[in-house]
Amino acid sequence: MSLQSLTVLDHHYQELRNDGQDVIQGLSATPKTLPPKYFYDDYGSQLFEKICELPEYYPTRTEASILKQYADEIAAITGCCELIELGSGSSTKTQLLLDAYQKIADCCTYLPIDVSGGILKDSVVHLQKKYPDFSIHGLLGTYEQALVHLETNYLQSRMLFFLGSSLGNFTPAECDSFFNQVARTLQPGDYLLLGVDLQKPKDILEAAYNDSQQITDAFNLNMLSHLNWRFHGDFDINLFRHQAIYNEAEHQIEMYLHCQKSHWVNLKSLDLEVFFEVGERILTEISRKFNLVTMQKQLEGKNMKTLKTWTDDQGWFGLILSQV
Ligand code: AVI
Repeated sequence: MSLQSLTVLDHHYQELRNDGQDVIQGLSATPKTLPPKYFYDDYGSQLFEKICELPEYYPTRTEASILKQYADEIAAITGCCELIELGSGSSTKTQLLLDAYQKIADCCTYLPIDVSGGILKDSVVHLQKKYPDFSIHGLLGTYEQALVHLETNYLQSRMLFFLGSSLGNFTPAECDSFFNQVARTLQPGDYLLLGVDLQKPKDILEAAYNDSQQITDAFNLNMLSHLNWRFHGDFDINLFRHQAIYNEAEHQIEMYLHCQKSHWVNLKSLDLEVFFEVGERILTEISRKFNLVTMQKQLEGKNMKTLKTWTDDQGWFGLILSQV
C-alpha cells in the first residue's frame, strides 16, 4: 500500500511527536502519573495484541463473542453508514462488524483511527485486500485529534464505535469531555456503539491485569522504553516493577510502575530531571469498570438515546448502541 491511502493527520501527528508537556506535568506531580497513550508505540501495540489473547484477559474475547452473535442485528438497525472506529488497533474484532455490513451493502466506508502508525498501516493493508469493495482509510492520531478532524469533515451518516472498553482508561472528567466531543462529530440520527467492561469480582479483574506470562508487566514497563526513545531518556526498566490492583471503591483497576531503588532519571529532550524514591509509584493507567444502567443514563445526558444493549451470559461485558 502506498502511504497516500493512509490518511495521515500530518499536522497533528507532528504535534503528537513533539509533545512532552503531559510527561513533564505527570512526572512533576505528586503522586507521579503518565498518560496511558504512551503505552502504544509499535512494540507496545504488539504487546497489547498479545494481552488480548491471554487466558486471564477476558474483555477482548467476551466482547468478540457478543459481536459475533449480534453484528448482523447491529448492521440491520443502523443500515449502511460511514463506520468510524476510535482506537482500532489491529481491527481484528471489527471484521465481525465489517462482515455484517458487507451483507447489507455493496460498498461501505470504514475509517480506523489509531495512535500507532505501524499497526494501523498493517491493518489497513490487510482490510483493503479482504474487503476490496469497501473504502478504507486510516487516520493516525489521538482520539481528540481525530474527533476534531471528523467534526469538519462530515460526508454521510455515521456510526462511531469505541470498543474494547477503552473508555475505561479515561477519568470521569475526560470521559465527560470525550462524550461532548463525540456528540459534536455526530448529526441527529447518527449512532454510537460503545463497548464497556462491567463491574465484577476483584479476583477476576486482578488476574486479568497480572497475567501469569507477565505480558502485562512488559506492556507497562515498555512505557518507560517508549519515553526513552521518544524523549532521549535514561529510564532503567530494571529499577521498576509492574503492579495492578483493583480499587473497589472507585471500581477501577490501577496500574503502577513501582520504583525499586532511589535514583534520578533524565529526559534530555524535555530538559527534565526527575528523582524517584524507593517505594514510589507512577500511576500509568486506570481501567474503570462500569454499570450498564449508569452508563446509559450518562449517554442520555449527552443526548444519546440507547436503542439496544447486549451482554454475554456472565454479564461481564456490555455493548451499547445509542443514537443521537
Ligand atoms: C486498552 N484498554 C481498554 C486496556 C484495558 O483493559 O484497560 C489496556 C490494558 N491495560 C492492561 N491490560 C490492558
